[in-house]
Amino acid sequence: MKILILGGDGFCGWPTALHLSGRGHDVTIIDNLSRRHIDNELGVTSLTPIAPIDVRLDIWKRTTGRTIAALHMDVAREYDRLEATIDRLAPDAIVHFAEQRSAPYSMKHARAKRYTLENNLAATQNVLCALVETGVDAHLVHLGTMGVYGYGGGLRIPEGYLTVEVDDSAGARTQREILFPPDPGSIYHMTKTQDQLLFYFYNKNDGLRITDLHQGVVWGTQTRETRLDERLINRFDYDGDYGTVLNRFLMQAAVGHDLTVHGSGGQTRAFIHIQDTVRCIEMAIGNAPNAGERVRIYNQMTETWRVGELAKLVAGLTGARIRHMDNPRREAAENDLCVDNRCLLDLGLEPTTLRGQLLGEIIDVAQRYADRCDETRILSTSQWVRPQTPDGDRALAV
Ligand code: NAD
Ligand code: USQ
Repeated sequence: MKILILGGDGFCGWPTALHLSGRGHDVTIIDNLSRRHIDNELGVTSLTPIAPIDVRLDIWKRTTGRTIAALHMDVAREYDRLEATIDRLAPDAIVHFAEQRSAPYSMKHARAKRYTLENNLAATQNVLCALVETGVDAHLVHLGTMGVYGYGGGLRIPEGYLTVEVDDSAGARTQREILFPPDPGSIYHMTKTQDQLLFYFYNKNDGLRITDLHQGVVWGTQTRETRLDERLINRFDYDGDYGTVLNRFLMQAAVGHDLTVHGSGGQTRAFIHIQDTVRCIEMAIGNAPNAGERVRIYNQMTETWRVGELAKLVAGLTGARIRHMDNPRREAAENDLCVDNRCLLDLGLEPTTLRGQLLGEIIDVAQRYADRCDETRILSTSQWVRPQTPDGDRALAV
């Protein structure tokens, strides 16, 4: 298949590009390298030394003999180029990762809030609009988030749709399937709830074939293909804005830092290993919706964990100490989370679990690059609610 990967230089996009190319697909990456620029803006780097994109692609070709093409393009701001590229390549599938994905960054200050919303919604709208204008019948596979549902509220979370019973115009009870009511917890998560509505509309109005993968927190760093050469290594975010919880705990243990549990640690979240991410995307591509079918939504996660239990697991493996911090986020102090993930299991997903040897591999990677860690950047400083100054004004965000 001819596959276009938007955001193919990122944490999920890069290993996905390699995996699909390794499987014989004809892969083209589009990325504006904004994620690397945000690292520069924040003054942090990936714990692992990620090679420039042209080096990455050259090493992949030398290692496997396979070519991945890459275009530097801003999907949110270069609509005409995007439309022309989709028209020229006529891909069978487009995988859309090209969004600002950090919740803490999206809550950092007004500029980051506005950037996240404008970037993410414009990127999604541009891809959809370009598909309609070119008439290219590509299957769009989008990376959404479990966070669109709001983590539970005691319900079993279905795969995207909820059956509700309402009165019809004649007063009789009738059933309808609606998108699960969105309940975002950050500006970033809100953009994903709005993406869903764009998909709903373009599917209904233009018949676009779309799969939205509501993914949990991704952990791990390496996949089969990124292990082939050190210069293919995937990024490993550890800083307080982009590092996600389990990878942070593993890295913190590796460098001798206390494990930073926000609040009581009673928050339950869904998780998936990066190797399963790339497999799920391959499965979604191989099972495209038929013409006229509504948007498919899969919950792309394999297990749920309380943050505090994760910290105990890592502490038990490594001897690290656990530190409960004031929670910088506005989120439920604790929640139960029960998620239906039957669709991907039925397609053949065999979950990688946290109990495997992979936790040790991640600690090894973190130890190998521990000298690249700037410990002053570990704590999360992005506040969901601006602190008040003594005279009642909102403090200025920096
Ligand atoms: P990432 O930031 O590492 O990768 C995103 C890539 O998209 C980056 O390379 C960035 O430069 C690029 N990009 C952003 N805006 C762009 C634009 N306007 N034009 C072109 N390129 C652009 O993030 P990731 O962790 O790989 O996440 C990928 C997708 O998966 C995101 O949409 C995210 O919401 C979703 N997701 C990630 C996780 C996770 O734990 N990492 C979990 C659930 C869902
Ligand atoms: N947390 C800690 N300590 C830390 C870091 C985080 O206790 O050092 C807590 C947070 O307060 C939160 C939970 O861990 O309760 C998860 O935080 P996270 O940073 O690992 O994940 P999150 O902000 O939710 O975002 C990540 C990705 C995002 C994706 C989302 C999937 O960055 O792109 O959409 O996971 S989900 O969480 O299922 O919505």
